[in-house]
Amino acid sequence: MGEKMLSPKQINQYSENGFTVKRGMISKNDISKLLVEIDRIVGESTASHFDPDTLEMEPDQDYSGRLVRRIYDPCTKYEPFVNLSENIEVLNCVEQLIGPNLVFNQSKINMKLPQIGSEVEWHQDMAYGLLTNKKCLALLLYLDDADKTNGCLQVIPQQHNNRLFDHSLKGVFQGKVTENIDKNNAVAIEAEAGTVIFLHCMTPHSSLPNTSNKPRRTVIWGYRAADAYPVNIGDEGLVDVDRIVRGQKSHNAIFEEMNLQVPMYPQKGMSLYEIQERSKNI
Ligand SMILES: O=C(O)CCC(=O)C(=O)O
Repeated sequence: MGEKMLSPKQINQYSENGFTVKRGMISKNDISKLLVEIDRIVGESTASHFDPDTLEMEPDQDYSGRLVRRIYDPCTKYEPFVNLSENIEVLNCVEQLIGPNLVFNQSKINMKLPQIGSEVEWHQDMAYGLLTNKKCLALLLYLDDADKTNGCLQVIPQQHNNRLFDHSLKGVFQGKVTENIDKNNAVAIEAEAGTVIFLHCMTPHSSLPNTSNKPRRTVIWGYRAADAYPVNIGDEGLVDVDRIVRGQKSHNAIFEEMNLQVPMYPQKGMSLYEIQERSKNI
């Protein structure tokens, strides 16, 4: 690891622009170990023979193709990546941005292999999982040097205090911003392997396909503040399943500024009767 904490300038940049960049945060030696682990996870996978719980293959390749698009949940499943997500210096930096109580959120590795690596269209992470507040961020670690030719991350600064943009068409989630947004100020974050980008959950971001001969592998993992609770939409988020008994489905969740006690259940699946009965003995 290089400098241990974020500088005041980096903290300021995050709060003003919705992202900040820490170059040289992860050493070349540590990056090599992560790459070895990726090779081990990918193993002998081919388009016709791979574990869909572990990874996703690039489309449009023949059955013997070995092009992997994404590895799922590395920071939960594989020790070197778990260690990265619990690294004390990483957590110290995240604490500087969203406070001291941190919940690990999710992770993935996007492989973006030479000449083919899939495009990621403009989106805000909050669109994929609503939270009760915006203290949530993703960290994006470049495992290879990244520039425009191999599809480095692009962000639109100063949008994190704006609203969540429309990510739907005719009421159906499209996984990308579907309204016209101003991309004139978009910034391409070109940087060396070992750079970590700290990305606010409301910052629109994207990346182009890889048109070069170099890979652009990236680990992405996230944290939320412990008081940023996920909003459980459950089946309501499926287009056709809810039982509207009058009027129309709402495609917007209205949030009010409230500070609510979260019910911490003693055990999973207890009924009201059981909880109240238990309470008599306390
Ligand atoms: O890999 C990238 O360039 C960005 C990835 C991203 O935003 C995502 O997978 O949600």
